[in-house]
Amino acid sequence: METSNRKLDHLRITLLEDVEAGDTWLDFVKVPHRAVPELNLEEVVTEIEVFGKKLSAPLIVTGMTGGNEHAAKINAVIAEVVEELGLGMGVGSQRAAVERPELEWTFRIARERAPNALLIANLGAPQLLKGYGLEEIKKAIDMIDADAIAIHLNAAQESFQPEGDVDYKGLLNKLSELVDKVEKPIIIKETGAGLDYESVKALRELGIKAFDVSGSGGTSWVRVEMYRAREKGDEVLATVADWMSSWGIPTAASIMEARAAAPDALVIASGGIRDGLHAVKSLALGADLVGVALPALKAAYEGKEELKKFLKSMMLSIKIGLFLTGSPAPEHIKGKAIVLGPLKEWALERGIYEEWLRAR
Ligand code: FMN
Repeated sequence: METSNRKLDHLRITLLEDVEAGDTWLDFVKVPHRAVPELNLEEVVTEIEVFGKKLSAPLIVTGMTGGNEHAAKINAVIAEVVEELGLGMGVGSQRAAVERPELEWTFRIARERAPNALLIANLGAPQLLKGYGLEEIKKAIDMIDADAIAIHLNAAQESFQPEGDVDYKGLLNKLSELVDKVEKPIIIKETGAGLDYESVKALRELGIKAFDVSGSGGTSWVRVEMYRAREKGDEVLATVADWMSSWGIPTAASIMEARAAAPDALVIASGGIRDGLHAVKSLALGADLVGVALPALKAAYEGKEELKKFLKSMMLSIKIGLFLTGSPAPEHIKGKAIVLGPLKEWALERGIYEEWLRAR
């Protein structure tokens, strides 16, 4: 019961309050215009293949919800739209339904409405640390006939929940036991605080081959928990969460960190991706695809047409961005010259610049 109530709180707060904080640093990135692209825009290809599924553009809606009736409606809208547009989506943490089978339908509805689309299952690292294993992972995958499973990391969020799971010790060991046994690819996914080079490197060495950076600059779970703490009258926690709302690695920096640490992995850029230019810059920084959450939630809440308009605009921006950089397909924009501004300073100080240059 507690998990699904919390999920309702999260939906209400993210829809009604200002939950964005930090800065993606994507504004620092400039992608030089190619005045002579030597391409026909009509012939630019945006399709990519991910986990055996064809996507019509390198774009997904990342996992958000499930576990209650409102969430099921949102999952249904997102699923219908991604099916129609040839994109992919994740569902939110399936913990509630793993523990209460009567909630499974709120997730399964995604597969019912999107029989062909790329679907990503979702469970949290804290659950793995508290005893979840192959059985629960299989349950989550089978529930939606998923093409992959995202294991989300949310140490920042848990730190600001009075009931938070703050023991993150032993995760690498746990993942190393599981990685070869899970039947579908595992994506390690942050939830708004960004993946760092060191973590990605360690996870890649374990055999993880896909990462969703979910960097800072978009939805801040610290900020969401600030609102919950305020509502509950926990003034100390609310104050600390307010102070630390912008915690995290800016999305642009996190893309570079992940790409440098795992040159051969699939890297999903997310966290504060709000428009098509953000998407183009993320691909130029070395991401393979782009993920959006909050703007898709808000649009889905308005209805199918609103979400379709948003995602179609993102898709067209990506196509035009490829054209205007002389890139016939998404993989070509990675090698194009870009100007990093202060982001280069970040990469140099972190000692990842050369590795990133080689990897992208
Ligand atoms: N990420 C997860 O991995 N599992 C979740 O259950 C989950 N729930 C979310 C619920 C809501 C309402 C929102 C807005 C996001 C949620 N996320 C979850 C995080 C998103 O997938 C994404 O990583 C993060 O919001 C940053 O992207 P954004 O700035 O585009 O929102």
